[in-house]
Amino acid sequence: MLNVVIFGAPGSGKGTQSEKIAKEFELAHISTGDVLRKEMANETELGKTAKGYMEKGQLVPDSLIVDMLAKVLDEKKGSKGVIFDGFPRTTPQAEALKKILNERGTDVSVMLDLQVEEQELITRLLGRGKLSGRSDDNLETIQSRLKVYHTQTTPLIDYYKQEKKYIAVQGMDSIDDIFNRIKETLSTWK
Ligand code: B4P
Repeated sequence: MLNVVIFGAPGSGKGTQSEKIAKEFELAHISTGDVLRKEMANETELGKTAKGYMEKGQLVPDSLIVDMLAKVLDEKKGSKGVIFDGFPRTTPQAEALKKILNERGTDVSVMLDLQVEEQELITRLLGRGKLSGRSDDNLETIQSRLKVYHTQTTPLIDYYKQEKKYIAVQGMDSIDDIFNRIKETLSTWK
């Protein structure tokens, strides 16, 4: 199985590249952000709880996310592999992912770190906010998401380096150029 963790700051292109990778390599695509936004739209208990965190640019508590992830993963049973988009975002989430995958006889194959300069991240997210009206794509929440990324999420870079699964990807080019580089990297697993 090819299990890819796509990693990067908010606005680095995780969702954009994940869709293309999932199609090219026939992988199931799990975006925890998308799952949470669906829960919010359906006004489930999880959605109502998540809303408060997401609108402040904070992370939803690990225990809720890990349970949600395990459930969604089992719905994708039988796929050739999975692209994890926006998960893990903390060290406990990475440890939980390892355990969940090991229990299912598999593991993370590779972690791709999309590297984009901070000003470009802000420009992209403000641009999306104007088009989509996503409630967390406003300057105040973006700044809080970036702070959370630097404090709670970047320790995962060392975690996956230690696991020997870390690959940095320059994320400042066009969407297609970035994708072509990722495709080349992942084709060694095909
Ligand atoms: P997410 O939905 O994961 O949002 P995100 O980190 O902002 O990234 P996203 O995938 O949307 O954007 P992308 O980089 O693709 O999370 C939202 C919230 O949910 C979090 O803040 C948190 O509260 C909660 N959450 C989610 N997962 C969680 C977890 N595991 N634990 C706890 N809480 C969790 O790109 C954005 C924009 O850039 C797009 O408009 C795109 O068109 C543009 N773009 C992409 N590539 C480009 C390129 N090469 N050039 C120019 N523009 C580009």
